[in-house]
Amino acid sequence: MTNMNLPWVESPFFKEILAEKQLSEEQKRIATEYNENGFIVLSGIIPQTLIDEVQKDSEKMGFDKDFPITTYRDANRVQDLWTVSENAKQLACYPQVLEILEMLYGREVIPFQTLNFKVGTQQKAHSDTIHFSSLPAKYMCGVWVALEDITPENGAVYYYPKSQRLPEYDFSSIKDGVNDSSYNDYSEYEVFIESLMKQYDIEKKCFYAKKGDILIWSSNIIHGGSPLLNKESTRWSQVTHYYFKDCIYYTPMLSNMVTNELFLRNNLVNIRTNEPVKQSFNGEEVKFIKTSKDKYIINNRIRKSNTLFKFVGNLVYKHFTKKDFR
Ligand SMILES: O=C(O)CCC(=O)C(=O)O
Repeated sequence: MTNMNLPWVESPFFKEILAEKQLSEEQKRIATEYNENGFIVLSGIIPQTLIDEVQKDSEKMGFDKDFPITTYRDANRVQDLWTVSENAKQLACYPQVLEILEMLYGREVIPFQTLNFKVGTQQKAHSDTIHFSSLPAKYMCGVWVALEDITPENGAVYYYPKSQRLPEYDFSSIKDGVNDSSYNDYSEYEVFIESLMKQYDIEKKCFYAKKGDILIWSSNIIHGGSPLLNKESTRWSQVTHYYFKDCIYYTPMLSNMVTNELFLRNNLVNIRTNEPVKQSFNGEEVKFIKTSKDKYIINNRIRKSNTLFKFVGNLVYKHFTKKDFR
């Protein structure tokens, strides 16, 4: 069997690995579809009572401006409702879903972010890897849950089956400079992704979910939110983003992917345990050198302790920052 630094469901040797796994017929079906298409739809797993409670909490806590919440929220989305809603947390950590994710990825799953929506996001096509990447690559996925029926009217999530097999694109794929890029480059990235889907003639599918249906998508599948045909419609939904254990977690959008200076996700919290998430490469300790205010390079040749090196790295950074590092 040929091993790669990838989740087994993303491996080119998937069939060989599948043949050696002890899985039920249903697990084999799920894994095979996920490997081929980059997504899987599941129904009838989450109790309707929990779906209704999460919808109510979104309305009463998430979208009520008077309800105190310390995380990000605007008129259409609330980040990390799980911090105040036990129901949102339960949905993010629903045992049968976590079991499927651990089967697909072969590692302990780490739910780390929830987003609750009141209306369709109308988000342009993108891959989650630009926001949430890992080393080894692709140990990340999203689970989107409909909290009401989805129709062509209320802005269905759409996705491009099989697009997860394309390279993981970021700003360095489209910008020609070596300097840091920024969120200002995001719209150019969106235009690029849309042109790419046309260029490859990849079929777009909409997820017309029934309340309670689940869409699991792999880190690199291209997806977004359809336009709202009925501007008054709601589209109650929750998406949870998951990483898997023993990786380095970073955001390409805020990294310099030309120089490999990574914006690390150092403040991840495991929703299931409330514990901070440790960074490692397949479990091996990794040492980082800080190169600017929020970026790091990996350098495991450093012998000194991480803390001392970070301290020295910071001094060096502070000393040179205005002269050499920018
Ligand atoms: O809910 C949607 O319309 C899209 C959500 C999305 O793209 C995401 O969470 O990455």
